[in-house]
Amino acid sequence: MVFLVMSVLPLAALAGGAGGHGHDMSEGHDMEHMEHMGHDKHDDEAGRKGDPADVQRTVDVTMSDNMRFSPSTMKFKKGETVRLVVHNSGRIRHELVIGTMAELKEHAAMMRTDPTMKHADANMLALDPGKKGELVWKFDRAGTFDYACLVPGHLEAGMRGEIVVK
Ligand SMILES: [Cu+2]
Repeated sequence: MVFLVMSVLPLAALAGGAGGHGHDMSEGHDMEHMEHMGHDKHDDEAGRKGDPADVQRTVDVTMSDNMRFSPSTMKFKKGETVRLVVHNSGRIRHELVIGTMAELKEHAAMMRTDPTMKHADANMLALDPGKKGELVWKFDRAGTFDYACLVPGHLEAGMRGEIVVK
């Protein structure tokens, strides 16, 4: 009985999927999808500003003049609130900005256009040489995200890392 149910369900799903390729139906689906994506653009896809009272994990991150973050990969659980204690061990200014690579590249392009632009947001931390700072972030969506230094030229030189949220 169980086997029967298990084997029938995927077939039903397949049949539904094939039906969905009809012209009208797939168009409707695409429209819905695009509206959804458009709406999401206004949120931070990688999560949101975290409440320091909810911090479940603290991670030390070092930024150095060799254009690298240490660590360069982080793994979190979906819903986890994390405190990143960031230290700029270099002699020049660095930043840690969390986002999707598309968001980060867009932001980096803006920074190149106007290098004097002062930017500050919950998803980023800019530190002068030798300084330490903290960023509290809630990873409320599963996915693979990125962090990068958006001081002009740094991301391009490889100053980036990857965050996996499961
Ligand atoms: Cu940098």
